[in-house]
Amino acid sequence: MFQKNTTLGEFIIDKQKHFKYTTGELSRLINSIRLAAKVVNHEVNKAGLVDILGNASDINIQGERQQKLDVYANNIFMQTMTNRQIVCGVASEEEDDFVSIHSKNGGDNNKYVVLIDPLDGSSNIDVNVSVGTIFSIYHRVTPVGTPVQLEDFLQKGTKQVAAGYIIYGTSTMLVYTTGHGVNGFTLSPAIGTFYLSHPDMKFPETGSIYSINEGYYSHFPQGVKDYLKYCQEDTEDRPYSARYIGSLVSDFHRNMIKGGIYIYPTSSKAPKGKLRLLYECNPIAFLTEQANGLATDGYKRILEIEPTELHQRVPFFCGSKSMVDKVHSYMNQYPDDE
Ligand code: P6P
Repeated sequence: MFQKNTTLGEFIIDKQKHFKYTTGELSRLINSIRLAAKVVNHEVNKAGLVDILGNASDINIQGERQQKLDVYANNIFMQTMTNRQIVCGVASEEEDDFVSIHSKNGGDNNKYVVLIDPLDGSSNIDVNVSVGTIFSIYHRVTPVGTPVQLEDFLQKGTKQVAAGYIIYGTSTMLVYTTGHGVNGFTLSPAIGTFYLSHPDMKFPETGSIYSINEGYYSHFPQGVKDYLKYCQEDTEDRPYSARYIGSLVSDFHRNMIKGGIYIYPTSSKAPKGKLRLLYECNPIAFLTEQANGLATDGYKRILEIEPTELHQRVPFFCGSKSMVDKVHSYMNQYPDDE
């Protein structure tokens, strides 16, 4: 067990020994994400002061108006990955297609690809509510030295090498896993260093918080409606508390620490759900399972879903094991809703 106040840099180097024959590429990649996070954090923290509020001119592939900070964060992460020549390709929520990153010495000799939501929950920026970056890292499946292909990105979540998020909240934290548990690092603004503040993070087995946008209640599957009724019953351990920030990273981070469940189900407005499989649900699901929680589409593990499209959406149920099991018991009463 690491001592608190270990720096992220020291931690990455020490964890490197978990990877046989490591070339240090993954360490350099996580270090580059750390650098980009500091740069984005600097801008997020002064968003109210400079002309990066309000809507950029573009509409992204999601059909959402791009907030200027979305575009800025995307550019920072893209530039960092490109300039440091550590990955052969990046897929981003803000980019219609994946971006190939050709190494300077010809061909694409890097073995990792990154999928990223550079600033999730960005509609909260103008009202000073916390937002986050989510990232997912895979080994490429096509031969090293050839241009990266779509199949390098359309991999099941079980194949992830690493995943994590940065939460730009009351403090800025980087939380990640390489498949050996989940660890959280808090940025010291005075020094600009991330320190280990939350070693070996684990979901409590149960909790009393549920996170869902109940505005869409009338459109939810019956199993979700039944579960919400269960949450709101007046019993010895209920009603639970409803806590929904509208920022996945923030709701997830709180629920992982306190215990809870986050649900974004199908609805008439989002017939396949709203959250994107590859750069929101898979990385959060990897962290969840590493922290002894459960992450499903209401029926099966998120990490087992075979991707078919870069920006595909899935229903998302994620959190404390007993709470996800309970909502499943309701969902399984309506298999036709699957
Ligand atoms: P709604 C932000 O756009 C996001 O992807 C998640 O961060 C958040 O939990 C969800 O969508 C909010 O969606 O429909 O409730 O506004």
